[in-house]
Amino acid sequence: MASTISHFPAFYSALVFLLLLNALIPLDCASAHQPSHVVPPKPPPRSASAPDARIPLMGTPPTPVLCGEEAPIQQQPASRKLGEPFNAEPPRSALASSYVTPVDFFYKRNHGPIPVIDDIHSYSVSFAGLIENPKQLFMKDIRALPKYLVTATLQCAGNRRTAMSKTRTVKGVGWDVSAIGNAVWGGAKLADVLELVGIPKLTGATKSGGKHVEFVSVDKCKEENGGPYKASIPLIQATNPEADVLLAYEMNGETLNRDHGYPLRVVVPGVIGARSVKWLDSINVIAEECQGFFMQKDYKMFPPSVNWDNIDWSTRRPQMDFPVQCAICSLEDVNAIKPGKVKITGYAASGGGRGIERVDVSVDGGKTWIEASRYQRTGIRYISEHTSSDKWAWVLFEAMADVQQNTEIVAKAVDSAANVQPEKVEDIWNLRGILNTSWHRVQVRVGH
Ligand code: MTE
Ligand code: MO
Repeated sequence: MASTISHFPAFYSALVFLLLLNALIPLDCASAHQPSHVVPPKPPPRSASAPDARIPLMGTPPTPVLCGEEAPIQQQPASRKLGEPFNAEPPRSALASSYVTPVDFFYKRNHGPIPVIDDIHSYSVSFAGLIENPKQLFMKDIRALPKYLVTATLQCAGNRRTAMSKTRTVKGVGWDVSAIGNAVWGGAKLADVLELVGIPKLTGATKSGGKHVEFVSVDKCKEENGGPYKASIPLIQATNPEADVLLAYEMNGETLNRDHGYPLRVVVPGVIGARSVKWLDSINVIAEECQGFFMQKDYKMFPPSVNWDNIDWSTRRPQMDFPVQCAICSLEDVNAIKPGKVKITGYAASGGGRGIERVDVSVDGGKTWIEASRYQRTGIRYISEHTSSDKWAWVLFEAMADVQQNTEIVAKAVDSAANVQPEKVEDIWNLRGILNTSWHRVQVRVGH
């Protein structure tokens, strides 16, 4: 037996890796089996009116090639499936090849089976809680409001978790660097919807003491004892039109699909994905933040000293904004490359509407740095919708560097508040493996 194993080291380590992946997901719902949603890759729908010009950002150093040439997506391998319930992320190379992430390549994160809502005429969202007049809105009411397009990056708090698990094991889905995507979300602004149910813009508290807005889904999660997924945001954010919180029914100019929340989902730009509730069922105005599992017993950031024996969930606040993040997408660990010029591309994003000020790249493990060029594609519209700024959207970056020997290639981003990514993953290790925003490192082998 031992000799058989030694003959198949690659096969064996792959098996161990898969077993580890499974062991890493005890906090996820063991749901009814879902049919595979990993559809064969197809080219994304392209909008006739979407401008394709690359807009270089300020401070961009002159580099001969701009990044993000939209590679032929159909040549990319399909999204990797990460177990049940249905979770998937695209290969990193596919991710950074397109400024707007095609729906098929947008990561999918579900805590229960994906619900089917097919009677769109009877589908409604109820508004209740600490408001004067509880109300029910149908899709036609929501579609009658001004439609906005918001280009926003959604990122799972668990993005890059696998790399954190190398320090010490953490619990959660074993994501690589692709539990993130940048989409053009279309829908009504939550601030307009709330005004329609009687809550004026920029309201901090209702007369009856409501200070938070809770989103309740129709799905069923083990962590909620079979109840729905839910989350909340402060009322002041929900009623602020500038916060661009959407009730979205479109993604990249097409009707939202089931995986991403059909018929209606919340999109909270700049905030970890967990607050963007899919398959919306009701919205409650409440006095305290939502007491659901995913607000109170998950998605909180703990220091490295906290373990499963001494954890006190009440000592931390639910994570909202995500911190500054970046990842190299053009290279995988131990990629063998030829000596000479190497192109390093990837994404960078920050939460809370903070833009990316700079991306630094190193080809000597972090001793010396060069600045990468960055771009965004601004003002995307499909027909005649209202568009907003790209402050919620990622930037793609690119740097060219000379690499002559085996080395570690590193990237780190700086956001508009001058926040920098932490150098070492060890310093931000936490038992749930969230917010791994440490410098992104890729080991490359150089051969002739
Ligand atoms: N909404 C519901 N109803 N159920 C869920 O399991 N997962 C959340 C959020 N909204 C979830 C949900 C998490 S953790 C993330 S990261 C995002 O949805 C993922 O959205 P996506 O699958 O559209 O990428
Ligand atoms: Mo997530």
